[in-house]
Amino acid sequence: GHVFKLTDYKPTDFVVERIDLTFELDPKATIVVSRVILHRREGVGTDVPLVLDGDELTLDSLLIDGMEIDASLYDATPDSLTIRELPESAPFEITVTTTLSPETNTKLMGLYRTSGVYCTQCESEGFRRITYFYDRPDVLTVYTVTIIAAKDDAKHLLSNGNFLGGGNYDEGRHFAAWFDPHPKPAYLFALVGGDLGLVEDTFTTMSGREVALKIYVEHGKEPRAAYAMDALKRSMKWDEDVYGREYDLDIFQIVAVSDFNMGAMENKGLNVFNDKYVLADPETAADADYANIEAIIAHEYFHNWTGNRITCRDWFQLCLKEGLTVYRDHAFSADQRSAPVKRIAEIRLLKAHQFPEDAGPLAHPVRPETYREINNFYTATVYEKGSEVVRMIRTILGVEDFRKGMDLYFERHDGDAATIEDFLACFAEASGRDLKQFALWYSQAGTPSVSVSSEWNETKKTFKVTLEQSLAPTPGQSRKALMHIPLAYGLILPDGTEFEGQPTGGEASDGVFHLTKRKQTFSFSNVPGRPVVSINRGFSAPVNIAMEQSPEDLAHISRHESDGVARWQALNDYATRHLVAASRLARDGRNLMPAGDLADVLIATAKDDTLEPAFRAQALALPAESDIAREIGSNIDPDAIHTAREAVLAEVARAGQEVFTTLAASAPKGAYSPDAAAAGQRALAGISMSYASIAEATAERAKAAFNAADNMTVLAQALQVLAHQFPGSDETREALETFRTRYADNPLVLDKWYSIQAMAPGAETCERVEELLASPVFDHTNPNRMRSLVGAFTAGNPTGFNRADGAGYRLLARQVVEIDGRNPQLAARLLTAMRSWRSLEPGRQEQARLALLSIRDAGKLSADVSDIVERMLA
Ligand code: DPP
Ligand code: ZN
Repeated sequence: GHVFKLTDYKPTDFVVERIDLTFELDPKATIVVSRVILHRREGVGTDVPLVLDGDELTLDSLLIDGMEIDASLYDATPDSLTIRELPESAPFEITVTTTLSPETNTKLMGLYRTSGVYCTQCESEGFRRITYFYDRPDVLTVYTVTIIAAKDDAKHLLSNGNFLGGGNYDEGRHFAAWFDPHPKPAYLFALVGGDLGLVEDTFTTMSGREVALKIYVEHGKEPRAAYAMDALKRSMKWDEDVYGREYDLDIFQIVAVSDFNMGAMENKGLNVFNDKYVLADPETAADADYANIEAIIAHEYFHNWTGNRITCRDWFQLCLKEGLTVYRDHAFSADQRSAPVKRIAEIRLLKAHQFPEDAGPLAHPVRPETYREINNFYTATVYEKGSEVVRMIRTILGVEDFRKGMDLYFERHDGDAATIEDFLACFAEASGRDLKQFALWYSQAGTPSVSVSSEWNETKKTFKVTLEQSLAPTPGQSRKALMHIPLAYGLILPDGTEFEGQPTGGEASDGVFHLTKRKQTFSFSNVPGRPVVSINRGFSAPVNIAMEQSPEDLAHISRHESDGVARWQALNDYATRHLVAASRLARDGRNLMPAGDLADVLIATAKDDTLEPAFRAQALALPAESDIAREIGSNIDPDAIHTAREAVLAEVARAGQEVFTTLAASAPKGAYSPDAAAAGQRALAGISMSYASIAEATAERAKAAFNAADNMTVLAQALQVLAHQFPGSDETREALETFRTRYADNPLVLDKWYSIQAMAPGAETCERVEELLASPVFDHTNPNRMRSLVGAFTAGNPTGFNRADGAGYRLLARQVVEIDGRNPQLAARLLTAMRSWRSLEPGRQEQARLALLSIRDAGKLSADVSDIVERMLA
């Protein structure tokens, strides 16, 4: 396939002045008439034709200024429309008619049908599946949209912008017209048609304008949209309070649909959401679902300024909107909930998803420089690392200058299709700082490593911290330049207080070492006693730290750190180190060392009621098997890791049985509330229930919790303990059956049932997943279903998926090839679960390689899947 390069950027030959779209909706033959006014860009020769993008389109008719033109003057293929001999400078109008079949559009890109609803998804390149157009983000124009449909087929007819009017058309049909005054790129276009339930509210903006808020869901599900509406209003207020950004249309609409490739989409004024991220009530949604809904509603709303008002010049700049908007939604959630607990969850997620990506064959810079299929770059690197990079800018500049930089960005680039260079220039100017070296975070892939050593001189009372950075080669980047790494630190004295003195030897300010050279030593003098270094506090930089720290020092940090996140980091490092050592022993078939010290620290944390429950729950959640595997790095034996981790869990459980038994009963009583404090209490009670069950070695406690549960959080937690710790027990069989029958009519809830089973450790799960896939009630075409079963198994079950005989890999390979025929984006995304295959032990590596080859040789593959498979095998 074609390789797109950042350096090839060139503006279009023609400038679009406006577009008027008319849709006559029909499941099999929707007629789209697109009238576009354009003019030739100054300096572009008259011999240059107009070339518009298409994808699987057929042209019904083409008019220029209302007239048919000679067939020799244009070429229409499924992928493009080329028109020659257009006017030299005067504007002209083209009228393009295409016919689409939404019903058979299984790619879920462009215009498609989901549960009887017409809906669109245009990011990144879906608009070209609707009509021939300049489908690229730097072509911004105003849209007028008229939708015509049978009243009984589509009662609500929605598009971007403000409602112009509507009414009856002919023969039981009606129409609606919308005008969006804000010029936008095609990827932000949206249309929805269907008979939907509506939840309404209003928001009064900071300047006193009233905005109508509408959330459309399937009939009967209206009550489940209340939390999303509340989250939307809080998001709108937050963006005013924190960034001074006001909403800019009369109406803001959200539509929840059940078949959606992404989480949600920020179309101007008409967000389309995966219903998983809208619908919630205590009976069907767990605490984590509520938190996700809040975060994603905020994320899409925040895109209105960071993404829509200021968009990307080209898709290489995707992180310009995504990294920044993730950064903003993180800050929002931190403000709405517990900031340290939110940060801990972010660090966990980054390490679990982004670090492996950065360390494997799919590694790419936050701003990629080449791509073959842009759909494959909606990655943890672009989103999560992209957010971390913005966070580092704030760390380097400080809160005030960061805000000045953001204000300048909004002021200078409102209405633009901008670049990372534009963005960075605003911060450089606002702060007077040179960000040249820092900009490498956008262009160099891979996770930097920083090794840390320290030297204490008891007689001179000096303390030296030496930092040394390195960055391993990644695909296409064999040599790396030195980065600017901001490392927040604390020096914790023997009495638990913090040393405040400033070091010499390099830039250090506000408790941050600025590592800019390969190796730097920061020297402190007049230090009263040997301090312990707490480094990369709060994960100020997304790097791997290599430091020999004794368990005593880590325990000192976890006791005295004033920063809750850093306290968790020390605990987590301690646990990780222990689990890595235990896994190595297990691999060699040797006895494990006792986990007594680790157990003591964890139990002390569990009991410490000066700490918030959510924090204690995070501390008790041992690093996952995949975290341990990542730390080990190569020659991975997932079974040994599982054995070691289970043994440590059991030891901690037995040592703390009494504490866990007490805490297991500490969940809040009374009516369910999704607020963060109550959720934290449930998290602590839930994980304690799990430890207590492990200590008791019977399924009774979990089954009792399952039977007594009056909300989904507790119910799903109990089911997971049953299915993962007591597979095959009568209690587990019963609970699985109860759950299945109770929620047979609620696919989103049943997704939890699939995921829990798919993540049950052990080789036999592979057969169970095959069995569930073969069930006639399982819907293979719905992305949420496939992710909850195949995605959960491949990405969330290290022992089952990495079965030594390769059956897990073969299962994935078969599914990928099958799904690819319908929905390439989903297939490619599922396949990325194999991205760390080269770090496995040789036997599994060989099985994984064979499975990848079977995909590569399967015949006609989409660009999406072939891009991933080629990179993984390269
Ligand atoms: N809908 C996706 C997101 O908001 C892509 N823009 O991140
Ligand atoms: Zn986004």
